[in-house]
Amino acid sequence: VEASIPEPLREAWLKHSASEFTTKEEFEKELVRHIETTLARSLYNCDEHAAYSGTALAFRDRLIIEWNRTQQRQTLSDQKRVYYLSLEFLMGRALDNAMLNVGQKENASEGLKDLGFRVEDVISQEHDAALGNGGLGRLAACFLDSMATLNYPAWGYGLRYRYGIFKQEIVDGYQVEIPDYWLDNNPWEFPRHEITVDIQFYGNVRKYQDANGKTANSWENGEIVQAVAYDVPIPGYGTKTTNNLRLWSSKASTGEFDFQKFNAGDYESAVADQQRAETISAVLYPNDNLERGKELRLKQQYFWCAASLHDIVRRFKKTNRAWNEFPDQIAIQLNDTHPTLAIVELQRILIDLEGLSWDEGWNIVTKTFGYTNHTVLPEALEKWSVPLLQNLLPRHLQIIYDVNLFFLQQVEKKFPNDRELLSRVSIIEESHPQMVRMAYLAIIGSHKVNGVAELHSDLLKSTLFKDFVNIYGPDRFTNVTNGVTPRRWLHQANPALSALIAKKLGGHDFLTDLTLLDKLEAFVDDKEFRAEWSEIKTQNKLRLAKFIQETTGFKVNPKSLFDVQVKRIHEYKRQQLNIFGIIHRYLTIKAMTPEQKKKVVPRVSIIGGKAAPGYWMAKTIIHLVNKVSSVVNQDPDVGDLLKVIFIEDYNVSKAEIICPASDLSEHISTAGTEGSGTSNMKFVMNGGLIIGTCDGANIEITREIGEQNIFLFGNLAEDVEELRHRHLYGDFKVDPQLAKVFEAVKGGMFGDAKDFQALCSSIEEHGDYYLVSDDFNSYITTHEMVDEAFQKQDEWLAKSITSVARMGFFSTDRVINEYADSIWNVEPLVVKD
Ligand code: 73E
Repeated sequence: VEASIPEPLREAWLKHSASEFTTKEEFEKELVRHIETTLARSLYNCDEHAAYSGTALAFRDRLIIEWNRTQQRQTLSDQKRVYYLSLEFLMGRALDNAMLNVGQKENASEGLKDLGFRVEDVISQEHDAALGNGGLGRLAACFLDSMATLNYPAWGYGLRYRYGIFKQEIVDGYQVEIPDYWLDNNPWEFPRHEITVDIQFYGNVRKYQDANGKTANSWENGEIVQAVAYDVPIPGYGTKTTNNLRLWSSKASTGEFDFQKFNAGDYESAVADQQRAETISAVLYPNDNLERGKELRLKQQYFWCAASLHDIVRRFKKTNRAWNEFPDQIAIQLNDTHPTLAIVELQRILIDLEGLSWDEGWNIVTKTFGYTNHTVLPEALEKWSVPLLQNLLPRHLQIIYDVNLFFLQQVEKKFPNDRELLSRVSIIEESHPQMVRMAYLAIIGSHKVNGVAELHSDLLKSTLFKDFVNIYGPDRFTNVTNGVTPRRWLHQANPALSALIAKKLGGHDFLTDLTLLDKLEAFVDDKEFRAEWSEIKTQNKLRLAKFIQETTGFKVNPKSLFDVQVKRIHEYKRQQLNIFGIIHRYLTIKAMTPEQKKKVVPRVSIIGGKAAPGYWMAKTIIHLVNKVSSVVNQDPDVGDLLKVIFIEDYNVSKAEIICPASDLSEHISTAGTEGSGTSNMKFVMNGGLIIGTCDGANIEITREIGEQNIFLFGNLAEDVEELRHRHLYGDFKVDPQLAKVFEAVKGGMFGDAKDFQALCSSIEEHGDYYLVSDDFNSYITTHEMVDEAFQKQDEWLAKSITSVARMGFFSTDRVINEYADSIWNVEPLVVKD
């Protein structure tokens, strides 16, 4: 790296190049300097927020030094790089993560203490970076952490939303959405005003003869919006690698056109253009597992894909390599179909702008891209209407038609005279209007397609993508089961547990090789160890109890069983099953004699999550949970035996408090509907047991930790179709215990019965699509088994320890290595000191 500085200048540059603090004193010096000069604050009125900003700036300096070196190293080494394209990066807070990853949290805590601050209070000043909805966005964030930790040359590309996922408030039991403006004083991003890309929309395609007399296409006219890069450093844990997350922000392109308008006195319309351009990156669409086909969303997708692709191509062209080496240098992973236009854009760049032939271009494209599918839910599968594309991206639509034509010719050759097949696999759905099926385009434009858990990948191959398996053969389809980063979800969220494990295993090596956790099994019967393990859970429950009291006013007994379901609210995730189960428990307790009550295991049921603003049924579920909460928590018949808590505005930083505090968590989606689920992994890693269906990664968690350590219930995926059919066409009676729950709800026990009419009738009358009734009995009897098991605390602890010991498989480090080997073909860039 040094050799890139010319000899005569080298000494001066190196002498003054920034250095990193490594002691408490050096940290304090940096902190005070930033508070005084960068923030221009007098030290006499430095509050917690200023202390946060100063600390963040001190750590940012450190990150940026390593970031610069990493980028230089990666450029010089000239290895293959990975680009991870995701519309969502649910990062949460950065400071604690930065402290731990660079290994300076101790020094920072001590330094802050000298200056009169508690590190936890300083850390909690930070606003979450919430550029995502749920699991898909959080997975992308965990991937960034693992890619940096494993020293892969890897960049993330996303959108710099001005507003992340909305803040949720509960008013009179209803969800209210508040805009999440998070960008003021964000120390973690670096604007790169010099790195811009002009992005075109609308306009028309003109055919012309090129220099060789061949017909070529030119996309002309329309409007231009400018993409500006903002870079966020991503530090690896215990490594010098600091990778880059590049987020694009939209602004009006400052061409002459605007000036003319301005000079002509058309000030208002010049400003309106400006605002229209900025609207593109203004807000994250708040839908999880749902696609609504809005034009602005399509604009976001193209804006971000085009900016990223031009950036990648620009970097490649600096190496002066031949185009056919592109896939040897670059792997691009598509996080769901949201970035599928990147496929079309690369083909357009290659054939229209760089003059390659169709086949040369397409060969490069398919070798470059990989596509990850995250869901089989039909309402989440992206389709864009042909007229919309025709208007917004006329040249891209032509290319899509050509891709489809060549693909269908290939299919026709392999399976002659199968018209049905052709219409089934066509990228264009022959509906009114015609629709472009993005998943099919993504499959055809990639060399590998993967699902996110074994069951999910099997379902993809046997249902949604079955025809494509026949056409391409099984090798194009694979599985990479999800994981989570143990740095954030064990070490950062649960420092006490991480320290106890380190004490037993002789160090923190397990954080970068999670399979080392298996050494913990040797201590399962160690009494002292069990006691320490149990004490940590208790402390974490106390912390959550305190948080609950501060935020809801409800007092909960930390000796109770903490039963948690926190995730986006969705009918397929079945929070309605949970709340109906809670009502059943409430009714049961109310019917008990005082003697019977003595035997009840006290519970705190904790539910949290956001509903998409337009998802009425999900909002109804939130409303019911809140109503049940206010009735149950004030009922003297029940007291501590049952408390129901709704956690407002569930997000990453709250998850860091909640996960370590759960005894039991719920992952109870209708079998076959959850792609993977990742919070199941976080909870088990923190010593919580889980109740769940045979769905998503629950199945592999069971395989790893053993059936005796998990509470499985409910129908299997293979039976779902027939059950649904029976609801619609057979004789169906609601489960009798569930019927009693409905009676209570309809009798007005939880407020106006009308409010919950639709929720009940979706099950009783409208086919019970998510099989709540079919699984109800199994669900409540399994909860009874949970109660029994919880009373045998020793056995419970053994289950908890054994499960953690067997969770090594679920680190995103394993996940990233699998992608690197089987999809990307990239190697780490090992850093020598
Ligand atoms: O099962 C989860 C999975 O763990 C799945 O529902 C989620 O992705 C997680 C990570 O693999 C997911 N989110 C979306 N699709 N699958 C999605 C779809 C459209 C918009 C936003 C998110």
